[in-house]
Amino acid sequence: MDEILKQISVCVERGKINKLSPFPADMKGMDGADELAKQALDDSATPDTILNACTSGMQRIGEKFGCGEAFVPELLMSAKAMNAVMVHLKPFFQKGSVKSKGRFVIGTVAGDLHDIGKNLVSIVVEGNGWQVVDLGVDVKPAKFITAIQENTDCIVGLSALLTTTMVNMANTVKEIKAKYPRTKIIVGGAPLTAEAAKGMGADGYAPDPQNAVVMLDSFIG
Ligand code: B1M
Repeated sequence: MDEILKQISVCVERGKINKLSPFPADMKGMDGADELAKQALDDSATPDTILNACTSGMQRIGEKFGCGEAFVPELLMSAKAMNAVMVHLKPFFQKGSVKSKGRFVIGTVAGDLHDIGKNLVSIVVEGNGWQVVDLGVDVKPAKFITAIQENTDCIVGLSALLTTTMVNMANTVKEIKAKYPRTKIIVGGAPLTAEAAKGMGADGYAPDPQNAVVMLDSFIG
């Protein structure tokens, strides 16, 4: 089992999507993230361990990118490989209570195109009984405000992966709070901290999807 998980991690790191994918050249003809994820689940690996294998692969490609050993096209292939795994994991994370606890409007803030983390949060939150309205990526404050008007009493989630877009996140919080001071806002994403969240006036910071659920539940409990 450990071997398959290791291979999934390598596929995400190297951007090997599936067997038919010709990239990377030295892995041509080999099983990719798609086949290996299915195989791991068939062999009774838990969705959590498969997800951890993916994030460790993402971590490594991110580090390579950070020191100039990998470039944007490689990051994109890694994202595609991880998405191929998520297709298999989604049904497991979606199992949850049927009755909706409320609506959660989520989006990646303006200027930011990273959506893997946001999508994970959406899946887990939905699986825990919330109705999720996903606004996508590069979401301007006005779009969040329209969504709040359309989804009365919703809680809002903002995701950001770039230090530069944390400024846009702060502006989004400010604009939402100016118009809807009672709307609760949760923020998250790799560059965020509880301190930064507090500084921008958000109601909470969640480092991961599970904590987002705990926080959402606390707002209604
Ligand atoms: Co970009 N990128 N990227 N990238 N990318 C990072 C974030 C970076 C850290 C890489 C590095 O330098 N080591 C770096 C940011 C540095 C910084 O600002 N501190 C970076 C950069 C610089 C860039 C570009 C500027 C590169 C360029 O063009 N020169 C560019 C920006 C584009 C833009 O957004 N405008 C760019 C582009 C891209 C791709 C499009 C190629 C691709 C994204 C594809 C996609 O998302 N569909 C990409 C990728 C894949 C990455 C890395 C490698 C992986 C991100 C990821 O998906 N992680 C990343 C390096 C890294 O993270 N190691 C990197 C896996 C995911 C599950 O984790 O998103 O952190 P994460 O989500 C977590 C938590 O953060 C949390 O829960 C999730 C699950 O645990 N969470 C929340 C997230 N949102 C939440 C919301 C919540 C609660 C929790 O409540 C609302």
